[in-house]
Amino acid sequence: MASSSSFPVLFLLLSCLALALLAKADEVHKHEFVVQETPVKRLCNEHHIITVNGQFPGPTLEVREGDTLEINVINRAQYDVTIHWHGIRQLRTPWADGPEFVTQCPIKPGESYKYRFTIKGQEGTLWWHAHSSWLRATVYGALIIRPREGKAYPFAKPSREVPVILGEWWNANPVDVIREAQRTGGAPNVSDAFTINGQPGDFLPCSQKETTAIPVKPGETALLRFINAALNHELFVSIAQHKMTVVGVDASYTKPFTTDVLMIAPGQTTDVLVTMDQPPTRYYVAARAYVSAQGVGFDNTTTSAIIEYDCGCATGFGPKIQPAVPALPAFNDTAAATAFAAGIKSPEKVKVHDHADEYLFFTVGLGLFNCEPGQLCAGPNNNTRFTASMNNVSFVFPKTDSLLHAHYYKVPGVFTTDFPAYPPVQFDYTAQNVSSALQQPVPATKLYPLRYGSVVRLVLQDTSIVTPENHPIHIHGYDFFILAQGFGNFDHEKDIKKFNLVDPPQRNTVAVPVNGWAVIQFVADNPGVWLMHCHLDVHITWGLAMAFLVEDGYGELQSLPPPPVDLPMCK
Ligand SMILES: [Cu+2]
Repeated sequence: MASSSSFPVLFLLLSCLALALLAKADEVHKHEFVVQETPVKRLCNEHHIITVNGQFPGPTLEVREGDTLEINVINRAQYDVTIHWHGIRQLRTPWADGPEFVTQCPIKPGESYKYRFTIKGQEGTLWWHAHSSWLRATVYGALIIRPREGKAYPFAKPSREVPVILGEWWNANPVDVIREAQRTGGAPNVSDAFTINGQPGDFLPCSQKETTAIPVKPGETALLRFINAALNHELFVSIAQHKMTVVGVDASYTKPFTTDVLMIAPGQTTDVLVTMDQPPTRYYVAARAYVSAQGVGFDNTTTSAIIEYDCGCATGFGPKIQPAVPALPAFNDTAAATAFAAGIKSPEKVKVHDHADEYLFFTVGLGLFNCEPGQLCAGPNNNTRFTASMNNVSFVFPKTDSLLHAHYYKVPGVFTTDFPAYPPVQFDYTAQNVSSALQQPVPATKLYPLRYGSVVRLVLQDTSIVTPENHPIHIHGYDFFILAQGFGNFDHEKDIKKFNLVDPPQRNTVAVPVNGWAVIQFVADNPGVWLMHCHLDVHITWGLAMAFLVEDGYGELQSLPPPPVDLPMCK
């Protein structure tokens, strides 16, 4: 009796078990990241840099969508450090995001912190980097997210996948460089070279032997995962005699489009397919700066790696063959940067709200503080100090607590929630000469509160104060759609007609056009405190940042979890 009625239940249970065994469970990847000083030789000299596990670039993390990462960061260096998992949505794991004094206090020398988070709904290339002072100059690595088991890429499976990380090399200690600039109020020095996977390449002294090689087979299609990890330069990238088909940016797929040149801003990633359809020899991948600011110093070097066809041919093949050199756009070729940005679209029609709950307008740009008695003032005219702001607020990071901790425990006096929704004074933002009265922002720690689930439409407007410049604006904890971009002052009446509500690209970092604007939109579905900032490190240091405070929704799944027990405190 009992057996006959329980049979269907038992059968169901067994089938569920079989299914569960067949579908491989989401994995938990455990890693140990030891932050430490490491000797390396670059540009003819030995240097002591800060690395993770002695590797430069640091370890590549490879996961599938749905997996969990558990990374124990142990600080054996002499500096405070935090690690940020750039582009990871961190849904309900805001304590693992990493920016110093925003979601945690720094990990002190000798201490450790375990970052634990799950990757949901994101596939492609992201990366991780230090989010403390200028340590990310050498503390960075790739974070590759493949589709879950049994799910394919939305393009033919490439026969080879190669992370190509663009960086900046400094002969000086980058932490000293920014400390000196903060002391004097002047602009920091620029890098001495760019790097590909940590190597400056053939065009720089004492670098030829170590130039990054990318071996390929004739006829195959490779997926190159470009990451711009440079501190302060946007970069053009080309490959000699090869077209690139862009298939993803910032771990969101794109409508494939073919191009000779990429423009990648710091914080951004670009996945491209390259078919090795040229005569089997050697070709340079090269990158150099896109510089939109006027009258500022920049690193004018070119970094290179070499794509080496394995032709199975031949004596004489190999290092003796001089690789073909690609044409790169001029340093100030804004048209090339604009054309590239215009090519990036979501693969299909996406769900974009045609109205928002919050209409925000933030100016982004530089500024100057007047010299106060007792200060060094190495800014323009030797009587100013450089600064930067959003909506005339120059962001000041707290020192005694992190913003998220202060929010969770309602600690008063750490921040205020009155970041302005609009510029306090409206003016001709992109005029040739903005009145000097408008150049001096107000230093403060202001957050903008967002109701859980609200649709946020945000205009980011560059200003010409000091100099107009393309600013790569990055939001933590969110991807957003870029509805439109343009030049001049954003005009609501006219420019709304340019909005793409069909297949706008989805990103975590938008390169706001020089003397122009970008309109982005996202749904505030992730409670926490989320930093938004310029990803040129010199600008975030000067205050080109703010943070959103996304309130809890209803119920446990829409609320902030308590902090992990090992969350570093400021003490
Ligand atoms: Cu900037």
